[in-house]
Amino acid sequence: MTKKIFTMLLLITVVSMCLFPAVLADETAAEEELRTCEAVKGTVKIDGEIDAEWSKANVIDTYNVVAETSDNPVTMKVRTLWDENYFYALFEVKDNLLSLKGEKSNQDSIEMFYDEMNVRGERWTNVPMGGQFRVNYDNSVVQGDNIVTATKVVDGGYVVEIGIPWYDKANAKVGHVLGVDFQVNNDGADTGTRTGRLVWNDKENRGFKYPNVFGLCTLVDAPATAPVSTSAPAPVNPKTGDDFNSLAAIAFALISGTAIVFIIKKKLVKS
Ligand SMILES: [Ca+2]
Ligand SMILES: [Ca+2]
Repeated sequence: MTKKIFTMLLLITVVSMCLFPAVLADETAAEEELRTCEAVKGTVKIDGEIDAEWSKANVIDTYNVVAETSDNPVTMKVRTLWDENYFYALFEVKDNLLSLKGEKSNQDSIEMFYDEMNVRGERWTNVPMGGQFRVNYDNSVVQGDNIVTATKVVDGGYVVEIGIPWYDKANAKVGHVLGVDFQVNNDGADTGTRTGRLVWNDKENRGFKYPNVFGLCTLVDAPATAPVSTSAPAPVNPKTGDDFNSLAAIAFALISGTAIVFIIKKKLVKS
């Protein structure tokens, strides 16, 4: 009898130790997953104006704040489209203090990291079709001779529109996957120093060296549903404010606990 109770307690301890770290590990793994996007097919004019066609593109507004030391942080919203000639990106940047004082890399600007064949790897030399493109808010293309760009300063920030011609037009097809990352550089104090960076997938400013830190973008014909934001929050219970993911985890724990107690009782009665 005592031996059986001890065995059951040991079982509960082992199950608990297995379950809860598993939940935590899943959350950690999810954070490390590559971010993905779907580029909808569509054609726009590269002129700095936000064409109506952009409204059918998915919105990327999730990113890592790699560094920001100023009191004037920025935000970015990116959309992508593609057609038989270009892979397009539209950056909408909120930046209240625009500056071109610094070196090119320190100016208020956007960057795109582009690996058309999603070769990835640990060196740019392994990427035959792609590059690191940088455009400041005044439409000076710092890097990327082959790209088409337009910018426009708007209230509270600026817009950058980019068209990257296909290195190989055979890649302009539904289902093709590219390695990409999107970045905004901020001089937040107008001193010529880059005070902050926002990056979609990379977390440590490694994109200029390592193509394997990019996210993934898949070409699709049209959105399956309405365009989505990548940062859509988890559904919230309107009564308690708890998100349903948390509630599901609690429910799972309660059900597991109840089942264990039931088994113990049954065993004790039998013994
Ligand atoms: Ca346009
Ligand atoms: Ca700025």
